[in-house]
Amino acid sequence: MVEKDFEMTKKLAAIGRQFMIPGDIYAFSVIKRGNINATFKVTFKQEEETIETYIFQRINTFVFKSPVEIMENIELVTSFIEKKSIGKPSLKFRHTKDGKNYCYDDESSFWRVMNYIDSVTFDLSDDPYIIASTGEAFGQFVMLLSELDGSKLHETIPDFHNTGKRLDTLFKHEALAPDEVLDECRNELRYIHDVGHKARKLSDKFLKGKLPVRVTHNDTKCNNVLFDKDTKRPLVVIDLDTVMPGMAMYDFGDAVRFIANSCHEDEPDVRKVFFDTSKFRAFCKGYLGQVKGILTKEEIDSLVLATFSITIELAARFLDDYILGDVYFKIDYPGHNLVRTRCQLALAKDIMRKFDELTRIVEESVNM
Ligand code: GN1
Ligand code: MG
Repeated sequence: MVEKDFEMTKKLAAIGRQFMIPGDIYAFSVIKRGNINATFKVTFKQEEETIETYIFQRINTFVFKSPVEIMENIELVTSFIEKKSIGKPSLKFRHTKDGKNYCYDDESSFWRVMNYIDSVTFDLSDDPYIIASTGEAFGQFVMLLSELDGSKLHETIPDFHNTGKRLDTLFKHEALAPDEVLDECRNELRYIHDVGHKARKLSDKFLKGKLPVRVTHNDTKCNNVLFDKDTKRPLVVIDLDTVMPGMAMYDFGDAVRFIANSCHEDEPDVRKVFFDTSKFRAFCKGYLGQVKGILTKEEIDSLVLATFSITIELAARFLDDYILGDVYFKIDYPGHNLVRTRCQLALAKDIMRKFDELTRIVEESVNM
């Protein structure tokens, strides 16, 4: 065992003790998912040789400034879902001796532990069945939580999907950035300026109280749905860190931004990037089948605009981070955030080109 693994095992064992996990730590592996937190699959062996597996997560408290509030939101949402979906696997967070669903380690890092659900995830899929099932899972999330009062949740990242504010922040940093940085991204900035008015429309309206406040997930990437290994049915929606009051349409938009992209969200060759209408159709079928009785007509009519808006919003966030020197999103190489920006903008342009066709697909899916 290398030194680093030894230290990590000791740390995970100490956290396991805080959560009163029976037995001794047996093995662990790192789960590489997401741009923010650190996730570990940890197994414990008990005296009678039984092995139990758990998920340990260290929360990035630079991004998540109020982790206790996050855990309060998660408790509310998981208990609500569990009551409504009897017989299905659900996320269960372990509690410490004093009844908390989190703990701190000796370096003041924030940890939580949940049950491990044996499953598969898909980073991207070409299979219409998997795409429709992903839509179904996120639609069901809206449906199951439609009776939970969104205002009971903490807004753990204020203005998370306030597109207008995200753009203003980018433009503020643009004004302060040195020329050599700006030279790299003038075209990208120009496009974001040009479409800013359209991209901010929905979130401005939401802020004025003119659109319904829903319980939203805010990170509806397809790899946040766990699927049964054999049947490939969706089991449960995970990664509830950003559950907050918000717009249902943005959750939809974020999901299709990711799943209907012909490429990964950081494809460097933008000529390969397009918005795949058949993937969009498959997602709509699964999603709208669940939510058409719940969302208002205005919400349904805004789904395509929301898709465009959140894609621009994310491009603006990536670009802002690039300008600031990569302080927020984990990067794999210098310029990664600029590559991500360009990919999102190529996608947004294609969404704009296909706007009418996408609107028709939504209408057809509602009437199915
Ligand atoms: C971040 O870490 P991950 O992949 O769950 C980000 C999302 C972005 C996403 C883009 C709290 O999510 O908003 O859409 O990266 N989460 C946060 O890959 O900022
Ligand atoms: Mg996430």
